[in-house]
Amino acid sequence: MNPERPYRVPQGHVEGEPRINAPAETIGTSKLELAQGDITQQETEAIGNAANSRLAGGGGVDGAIHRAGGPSIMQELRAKYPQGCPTGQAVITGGGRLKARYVLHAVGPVYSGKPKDAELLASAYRSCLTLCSQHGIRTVAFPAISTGVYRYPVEEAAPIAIRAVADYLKTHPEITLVRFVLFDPATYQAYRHALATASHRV
Ligand code: AR6
Repeated sequence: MNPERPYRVPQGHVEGEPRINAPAETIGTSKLELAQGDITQQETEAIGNAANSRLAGGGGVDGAIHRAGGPSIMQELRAKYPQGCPTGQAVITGGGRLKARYVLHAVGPVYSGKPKDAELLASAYRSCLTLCSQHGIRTVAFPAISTGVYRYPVEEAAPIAIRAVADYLKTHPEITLVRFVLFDPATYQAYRHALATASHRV
C-alpha cells in the first residue's frame, strides 16, 4: 500500500459530507473514485444498472434499482426499448424515485472465458459514458457490471472496467466524476487493487 494514500473503506459515509481517504484518481480534470455501498443511494446525476438484454428486470443491483426507483423505470423501458438492448450496449431512462436523475441500463456479458468477454464489458461501460456525454450528465456511479449473476470474475472485471472508464475520461472532460460503488468488501478490494496498478494509466 502506498503510505501517501492510506485507504479506508468509506462504509459509514454520509452523502454530502466529504469523503475521507476514498481511493480516487484524477484523469485530466475528471475524478475516478471508488466507494463501498449501495448504488441506489447515490446522488450522482446518473447511476448505472447491470441489466439483461431483455431489459426485463431481475435480481442483484437491477432488482434493487427497480425497487428503489419505482415502476416508472420499467414503464419507460417497455415503452422506449421494446426490442431490449444488445450485450455490450446501454440505454437510458429517468431515475423515478431515485436520487439520481437518470439510470443507464447496461448489458454486460455472461462470462464465458473467451476474449470477447472483455471487449463486451468495456463496451458496456463506454456505451453508458457516451450516453452521459450526449445527455449532459457530468457525474455517474457504476456497479461492478457482470460480476454477480453473470459470473465475471471480479479480479478480471475490475481492471477492464477501470481502464474503459479511464480511457474515456482522457478525451471527455465533460464528465467530471465517475464513482464505482461496490456492494461487498471483496469486490471493493478487487477494484482498489486494480486502481492501484498502472495498467490503465498508459
Ligand atoms: N449497489 C451496488 N452494487 C450492487 C447492489 C447495490 N444495491 N446490489 C448488488 N450489487 P448483478 P450481473 C452488486 O448480479 O452480474 C440481474 O438479474 C453485486 O454484488 O446485479 O451483471 C439482471 O437482470 C455484484 O458485485 O449483475 C441480469 O439478468 C454487481 O452488483 C443479471 O442479473 C453485479 O451483480 C446481470 O448480472
